[in-house]
Amino acid sequence: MSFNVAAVRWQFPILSEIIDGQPVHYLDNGASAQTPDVVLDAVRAYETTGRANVLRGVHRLAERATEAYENARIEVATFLGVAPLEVVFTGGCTAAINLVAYSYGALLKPGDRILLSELEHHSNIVPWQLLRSRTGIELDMIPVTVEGRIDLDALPRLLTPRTRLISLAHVSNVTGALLDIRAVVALAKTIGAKVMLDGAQRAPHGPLDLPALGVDFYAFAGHKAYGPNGVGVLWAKAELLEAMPPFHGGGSMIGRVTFAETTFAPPPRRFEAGTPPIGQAIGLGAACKWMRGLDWTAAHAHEMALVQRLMDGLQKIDGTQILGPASLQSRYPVVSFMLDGVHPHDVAQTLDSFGVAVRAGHHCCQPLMDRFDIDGTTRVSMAPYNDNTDIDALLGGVQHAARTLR
Ligand code: ALA
Repeated sequence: MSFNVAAVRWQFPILSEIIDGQPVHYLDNGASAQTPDVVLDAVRAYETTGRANVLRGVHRLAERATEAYENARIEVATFLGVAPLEVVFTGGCTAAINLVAYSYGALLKPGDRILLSELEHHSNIVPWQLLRSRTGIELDMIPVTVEGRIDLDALPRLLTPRTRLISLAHVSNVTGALLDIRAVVALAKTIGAKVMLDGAQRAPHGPLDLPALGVDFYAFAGHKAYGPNGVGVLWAKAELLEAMPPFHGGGSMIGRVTFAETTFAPPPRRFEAGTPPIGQAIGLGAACKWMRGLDWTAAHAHEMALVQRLMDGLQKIDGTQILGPASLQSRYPVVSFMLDGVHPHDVAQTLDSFGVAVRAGHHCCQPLMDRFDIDGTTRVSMAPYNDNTDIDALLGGVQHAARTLR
């Protein structure tokens, strides 16, 4: 199966730049991916030929802006395999999870339980802790296996008749492990619990069919999925959005306002108070369309070949240890590793001197670092535009760090 990585790379202007005299080996896609020309063009078209507010004006620019914004919603919905009216634009993935924690959380009662896992990003822990302080719900936590997967064998004993929601990372931003959603959904159904996925690290790797997965809520970020910053998506089943009270109040989300009482607009507008991130949403729509145009069978095979090359190379460097599944099965192209005796920040700084961008530290997953009793890892997170030269530059940098920093 062949994948024309050069044809993908040339669509991303930053990848042909020389920055401070070095080529760009961008392997920090888990924190923020790069943006292709089609996304930049869509944002520029909005800014230069249709910039106005949405859902308010009657002039032609307002109508253009509204049409482009609603078309972006359709693009996102098509990418997720869902209905456009179930797609809410938010400020990011974190904002989407906070929306659910606040709004769906308002429907919960003291003593109701929410089940998370030990590998969750702080954005899928802290909003629930805030909800716990407000309402008296309880939190439970699924442990993580030695290879960095959510331990689904532990799930049955953690489910209780009061478990209302299970909220988990679709793909871990540290270990790259892919969740077995069907197993989670099947168990959740036995007690009538809802399932929410934090899709931040999965959405950038191709279209989804959320109804087939059987989940109830899905969140992801625009900037990790080749779109602009400052936009994200919450998808939820229509009947859930319908039942949920507003999160933020303001313009656009109302039916009728008087000082005595306000009625609210139906979803998704009920959850999009104020002026939304219009250009960003339009860019994200273009990014979703761009992703749908890619052959993901080939792209995923390409990404996983990079993972194999990376893992093989790391294993040849004395004192490296990978945190995450050793096989390519049920994993995505995020690889964390430790280099004995060298702090991950020092590894990352050495790599930067080789023109290689990675993230190092706790990756906003301190409970997972506690689980493995480590301060942090160096994390390599890949996208379809990465190639062997990126991996080889990284391996050269790690070898250098191993030689010079110990
Ligand atoms: N959540 C992003 C990451 O894992 C920022 O790097």
